[in-house]
Amino acid sequence: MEQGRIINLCGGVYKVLMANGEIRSLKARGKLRSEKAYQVNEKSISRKKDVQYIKNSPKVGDIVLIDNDMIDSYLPRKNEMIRPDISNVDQILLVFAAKEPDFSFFLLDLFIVNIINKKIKPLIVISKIDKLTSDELSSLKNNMEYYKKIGYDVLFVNSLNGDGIDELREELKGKITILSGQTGAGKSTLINAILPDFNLRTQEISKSLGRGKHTTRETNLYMYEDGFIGDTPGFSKLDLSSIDKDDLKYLFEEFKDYKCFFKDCNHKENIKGCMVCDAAKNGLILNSRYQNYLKMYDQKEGKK
Ligand SMILES: Nc1nc2c(ncn2[C@@H]2O[C@H](COP(=O)(O)OP(=O)(O)OP(=O)(O)O)[C@@H](O)[C@H]2O)c(=O)[nH]1
Ligand SMILES: [Mg+2]
Ligand SMILES: [Zn+2]
Repeated sequence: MEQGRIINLCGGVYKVLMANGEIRSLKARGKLRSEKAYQVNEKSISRKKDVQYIKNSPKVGDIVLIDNDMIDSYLPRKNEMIRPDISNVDQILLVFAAKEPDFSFFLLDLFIVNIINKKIKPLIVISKIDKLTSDELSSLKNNMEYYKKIGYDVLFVNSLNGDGIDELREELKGKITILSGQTGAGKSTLINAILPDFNLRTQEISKSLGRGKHTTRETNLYMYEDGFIGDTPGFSKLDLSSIDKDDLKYLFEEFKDYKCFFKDCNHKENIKGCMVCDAAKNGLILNSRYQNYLKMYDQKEGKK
């Protein structure tokens, strides 16, 4: 059977990239659309009468086998996500605008926590640096040093004139990379800068409404060298719904550098012996990170 990679799904039709570069539009066999199941798992489940069906459809990112002009099956996935609906992702670029929308450390930490929770490491890209004065930019760069110190790569780009894009290109070779970040952060524009032959529709931020016009609505993978870049919707708004409050502390990865004396401590109370609280108090942990941790924890608690 022939093999290809799904790069787009729209209205039940898959676009599959073949080894020879050809792109074919194909449907999936019925057996792949729904499967009888009595077991509840993470996959999306729809109830039909009393039988539960697990949707077992191929998704963007899958390597599929093709038989008689139909997708017959997909190869085992390295990983998979539901929102956005994509598989086999190697890395996530976390795109944050330096301005418009305003830079928020809370949102940055919220996105990082969600990405770490998917067991993928984020690469932070700060876009629209041309919108800052040089003083504002150096202050932001200073603040981002902390994120570098705790192990995240941080790049600064201007997607309109190409500043910082070459450095970013190096990080994409041979991988499936998808972009995440608030709506209007500049994800589609960044892909256009990386792939100049492309012309993705990007949204014009209307200042009066603050609402976008051409928000990305489908997941697409674009070829880059021997890798892919994905523009996805549904990855611009994240919350804490998929995270357990007692797991939050593990998602702030630098906390583990400070050995807390208490078992099961959530490092919230400023008690003697909680070394994480101590580190926060002494400025070893960036104050905004610790405050954002507390805020997320409280938000989770408030929901219960
Ligand atoms: N000045 C400046 N403007 C930029 C830059 N990158 C993007 N923009 C502008 O920001 C606006 C939003 O960009 P998009 O690329 O559509 O944002 P997006 O992240 O794809 O948004 P969604 O698809 O809604 O998630 C557009 O008007 C872009 O022209 C940049 O580096 N500098
Ligand atoms: Mg977009
Ligand atoms: Zn503690």
